[in-house]
Amino acid sequence: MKFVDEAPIGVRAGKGGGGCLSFRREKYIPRGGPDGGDGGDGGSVILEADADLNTLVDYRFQRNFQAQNGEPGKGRNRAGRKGEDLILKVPVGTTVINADNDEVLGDLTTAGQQLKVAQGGFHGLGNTRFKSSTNRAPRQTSPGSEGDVLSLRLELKLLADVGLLGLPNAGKSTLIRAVSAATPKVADYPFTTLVPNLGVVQLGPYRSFVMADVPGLIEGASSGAGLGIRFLKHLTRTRLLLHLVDLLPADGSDPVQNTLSIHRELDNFSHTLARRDRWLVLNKVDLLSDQEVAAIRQSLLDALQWTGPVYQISALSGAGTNQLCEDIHAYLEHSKQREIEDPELLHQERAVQAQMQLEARQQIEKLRNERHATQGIVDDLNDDDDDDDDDDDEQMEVIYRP
Ligand SMILES: Nc1nc2c(ncn2[C@@H]2O[C@H](COP(=O)(O)OP(=O)(O)OP(=O)(O)O)[C@@H](O)[C@H]2O)c(=O)[nH]1
Ligand SMILES: [Mg+2]
Repeated sequence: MKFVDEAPIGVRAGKGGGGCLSFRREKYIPRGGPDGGDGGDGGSVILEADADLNTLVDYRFQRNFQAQNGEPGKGRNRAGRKGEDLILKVPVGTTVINADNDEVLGDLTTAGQQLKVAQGGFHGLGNTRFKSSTNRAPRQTSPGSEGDVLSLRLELKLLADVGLLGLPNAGKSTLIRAVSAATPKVADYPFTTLVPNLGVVQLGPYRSFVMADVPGLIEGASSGAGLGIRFLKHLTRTRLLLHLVDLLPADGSDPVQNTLSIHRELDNFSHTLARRDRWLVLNKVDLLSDQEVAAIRQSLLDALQWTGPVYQISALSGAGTNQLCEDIHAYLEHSKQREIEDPELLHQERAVQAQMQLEARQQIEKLRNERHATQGIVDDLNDDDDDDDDDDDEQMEVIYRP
């Protein structure tokens, strides 16, 4: 299954059926009067969030959708049949945007949630409706109105509580393998992960959260380098970011400079996202002595003027990962609890998420326009060929541990 997180589609609601012009014609009943029935309403187009879907891949093949037209009215005062609504299933986490004016029409965040995107046309009236004391044989009817026609952009953002951020090879996939049942590929070359992966971290009964592994960011990503920033938007729904720092990069680069460059890329992408709660997670401690780890840690904290939480782990051996996951869970519970107690916080959170998504869209749009500098991301965004469907790397996994 290919991971597709953007899809442009066109929708057209059904036209209302026209009213009927007809007169009652029966033996022995002269001038039977008007009996033209009304048409039926056109069907609407409705999007529905479906928990069983996790990509927008279906919308790559068929892009235009039309709901049924209403049937015209008939004689003997029979109304036309209403057009069926067209229900399009999309994954939970899909944002629906009007492509013509960039207006966000809605966000489908819970399974079963529906959003009517195109209203069906209203039915036309049959000539019976125009009967009056002065006009007993009206020849007037009205046509049905047209249904709404819209160009939409569907955008899927994974629903995860925590997002992993870091350079390629930092060990993001290794960490998600260590703490969840997800099994993304791990290898000692950059860009092993090409699409986001989700893992459910289960700490005990009813104690779990979802972690998203987002493909590696590199210096210049916000101007299109590497995989660019196209996957960063998936972090806009997470509550907490974990910035994974490779303490001993295989290419000999400096962990401090690497960390600073990720900060810059994130900030270029979205100021608001860059100001979200973020924890530093120093990975691969198994490769260094305690003193070496302490030295790098200190220079990192100085360079970043970091005052937030810092963890030291080995994703490979699992050392430190339990404590990290327990703390993440406590953090998430705490923020949920506060929002329950003070609904104003929940509103603020929604506003911040909307702001991040807006900034993300603007940044991606900006890159689209600066084509010359961003061939990579433009290709990515317009990538329509489907030649790598069987590739393991393209799989998205959502695995729940029993
Ligand atoms: N020694 C050691 N090696 C690690 C640790 N974590 C990850 N690695 C190794 O680092 C390499 C990269 O790990 P990945 O998990 O694929 O890194 P990633 O961040 O997902 O990389 P991309 O998918 O390319 O963005 C692999 O060879 C891992 O075995 C660790 O804690 N200790
Ligand atoms: Mg990876």
